[in-house]
Amino acid sequence: MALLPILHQPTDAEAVRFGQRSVTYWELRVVAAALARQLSGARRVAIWAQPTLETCVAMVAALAAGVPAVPVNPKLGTRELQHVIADSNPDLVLTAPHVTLPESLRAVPRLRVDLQADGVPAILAEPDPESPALIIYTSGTTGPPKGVVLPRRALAADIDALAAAWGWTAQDVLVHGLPLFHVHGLVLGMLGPLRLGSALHHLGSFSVDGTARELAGSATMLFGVPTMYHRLAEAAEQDRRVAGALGRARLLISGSAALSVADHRRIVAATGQHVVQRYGMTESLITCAVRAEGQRRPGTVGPPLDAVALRLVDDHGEILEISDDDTVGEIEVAGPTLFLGYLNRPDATAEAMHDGWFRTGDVATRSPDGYLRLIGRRATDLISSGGYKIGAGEIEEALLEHPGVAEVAVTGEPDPDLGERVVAWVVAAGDPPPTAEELTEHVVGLLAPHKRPRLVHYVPALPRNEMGKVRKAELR
Ligand code: MCA
Ligand code: AMP
Repeated sequence: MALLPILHQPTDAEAVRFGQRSVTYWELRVVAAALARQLSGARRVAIWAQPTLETCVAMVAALAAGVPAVPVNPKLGTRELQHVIADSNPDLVLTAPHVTLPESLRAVPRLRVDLQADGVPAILAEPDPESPALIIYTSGTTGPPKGVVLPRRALAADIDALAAAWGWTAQDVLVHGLPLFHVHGLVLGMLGPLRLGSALHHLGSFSVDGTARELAGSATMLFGVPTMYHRLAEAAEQDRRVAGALGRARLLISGSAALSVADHRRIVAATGQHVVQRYGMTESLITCAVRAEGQRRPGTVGPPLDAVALRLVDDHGEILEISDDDTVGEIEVAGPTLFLGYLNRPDATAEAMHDGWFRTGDVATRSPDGYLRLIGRRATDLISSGGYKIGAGEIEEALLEHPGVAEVAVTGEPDPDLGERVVAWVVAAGDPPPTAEELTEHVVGLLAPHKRPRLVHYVPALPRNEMGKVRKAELR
């Protein structure tokens, strides 16, 4: 079956809506097929992934052409953008018509996405399911982000498994305001509805009001990260219209980070709805989900999807057969939803994989009926903030480039809204020392706004062990 079967038999049903602009499946097919013809021969393309209709058309065109697409966060700072472009080396960058691109992209030929197309160009032959479809950049604890190469087969298998888990059909209307350069917003949130022939109403950017408006209208499902549900819980407690809209939804689905038991309960109390959680990673796509008919237990991400093989292993790599809701093991996954490898990084791919199993680095317990409860990550240097994963090392390197920073350690500290917030512990140099605002802007300039420290502590020295490694636990 084709990755997007509906392009071969389009209907007049609404496909996607961004604000006032929307396209039917027929219209999407016409513009995407025309654009796909212009991409033929390209080895790889970058897509300037603003939350707009043009991004959606560009993505569908690249998939139709069988050309791997690299969605780029338009808010990346210079350092990260240079890395993504140098590493992925795209032949073209696709943008909406009136975008001004930053310096690091000027050398890449640009193609403007045109929503007017004449004629009805044929859809190209379906590419090999094993061929790469997307390259999505994800942060590790150290070094620059790695490009995760995802084949068409993984996207199709994951969306189908989620559709089965949630009874997700062409009759559903999905609403969300997630960014379109990560798995959550792009693969689940955009390609999901398009593969299933259902509609997506994208909010442009997340807001409580927009979410409530859509759920009071035709939307049946909501996707969001826990920070969004935290804000919705607060609003629903104050405003009966928000509570009523959330209460009407067929499914409220949360992922990318742990939804706190407290926020889960607040939403139940205000709206009567139990949020459904699911768990996954860029490399494996979504691997566990609470089923639409299943018990929605706070703090759990449900059992593995039907397509996914999942096991827990102990510190020695021995498989844990036990399911007592107590014994902790690292999650390893295998099956058709897995990535092909990291772009240009066979070393990192080899480290992450063994015998066909992917080491997630996430640790969990398993209940007798197979529900997983995420306990934490092996790597404490991976900060989870607003559903984004942020490597502490990357921010430390950026801060050390500031002349006013002699030494620095970055940690993730608990935050009621973001889950964790980025905190920098700085030994300052220079007189006067740099202000917290200066350091924040410095990070935003090199990396992306969501990686900026939300708090800067000035300390006379950093606690270190005999090896000179910072003892981060002592900072807190
Ligand atoms: C703020 N902004 C700035 C600055 N400060 N811009 C320039 N310089 C600054 N100093 C901008 C931000 O870019 C943002 O714009 C706006 O101002 C508000 O910023 P911020 O405070 O950072 O936003 P927030 O309120 O903290 O955002 C919360 C959020 C966001 C909306 C929940 O964190 C978010 O969208 N999270 C989703 C992350 C996600 O999709 N993760 C999935 C990956 P603007 O609002 O326009 O951006 S994980 C995944 O895919 C796996 C597989 C999975 O399981 O799902
Ligand atoms: P990423 O590295 O951006 O692909 O994000 C994947 C990570 O997000 C996983 O390794 C988990 O640590 C985390 N994650 C995703 N979904 C959940 C969830 N429902 N609960 C807790 N953590 C989650």
